[in-house]
Amino acid sequence: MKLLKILAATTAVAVLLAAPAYAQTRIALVVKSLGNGFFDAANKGAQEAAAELGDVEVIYTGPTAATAEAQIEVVNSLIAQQVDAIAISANDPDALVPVLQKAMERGIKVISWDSGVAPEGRQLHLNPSDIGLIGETIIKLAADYLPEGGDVAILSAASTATNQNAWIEAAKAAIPAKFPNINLVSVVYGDDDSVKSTDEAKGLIASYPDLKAIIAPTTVGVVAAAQVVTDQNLIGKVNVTGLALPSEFKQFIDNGASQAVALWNPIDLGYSAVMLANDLVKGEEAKPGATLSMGRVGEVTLDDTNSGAMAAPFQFDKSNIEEFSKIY
Ligand code: RAM
Repeated sequence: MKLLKILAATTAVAVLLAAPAYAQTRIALVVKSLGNGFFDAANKGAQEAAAELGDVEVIYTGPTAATAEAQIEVVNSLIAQQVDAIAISANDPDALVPVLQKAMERGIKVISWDSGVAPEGRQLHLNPSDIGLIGETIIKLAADYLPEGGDVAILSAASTATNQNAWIEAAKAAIPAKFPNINLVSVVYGDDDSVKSTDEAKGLIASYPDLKAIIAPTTVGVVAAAQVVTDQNLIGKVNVTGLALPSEFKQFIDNGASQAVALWNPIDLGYSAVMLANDLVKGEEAKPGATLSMGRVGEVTLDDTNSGAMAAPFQFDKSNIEEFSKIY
């Protein structure tokens, strides 16, 4: 009898101890493509959030090429795995809507972060920073080093990327009033692929002999453009700027291919995305005006499209890139 009681008590304790493993929430962090240092940094923050929450597992996944078709396959497999939430940085605002709706119909919480999907395909969207502010920042980064003005071109990511397209629209809108002597001659797309971005940067340089700056609002494109400028001995003639990960870009501030770039904290962005997805799993409702917690990063209040922004972008130049390159 005694032995049975002891056994029963031990089993109960064992079940209690094992409970968190069964109760684990699985949140998929779906990125535009794998092998991108920006998303690897976001994953670092996502894993930090999981460790802090204790009962959460983060599945870091995405396709090899930054296309919506490949992301649809990834999402379908996550639906089959019955994850609890999907947090996606999307390669297209519309193409992913049906598959994400299917996920939501199955009870999976869906948010977008970094690069959004249309409101009908997700419950909320987390922008890294205010869209208008990013658009203005990327032009200002070029204009600050062009007192006389001149020709600039944009080297973007995928032509369907929601985030880059929104920033480019905001940049175009800021030019006439705030940067009248900046002449945007072209926008090209490198698909967040190093080889294609390199070819597109070379094409810009060949097509526009008076080009004074290449603005790449993508961490992949900006490295490719700065490498082309370096290789073609154009340092001092063509300034490369945009959004860059300090750890990947420091060498181009050091060699003068770039004067300055900007970015928000990608670790905090991945962390915040997981915190928000977890909020929804735990029963919080995403609706206009709702204030949700992003853990140590703070709170976000959703606007009428259920979108919110994390923080302002930060500028990196010779004075501080060394310090930040050690973090992300
Ligand atoms: C690339 C991706 C990402 C974007 C950054 C700035 O890594 O396109 O979506 O936010 O650049």
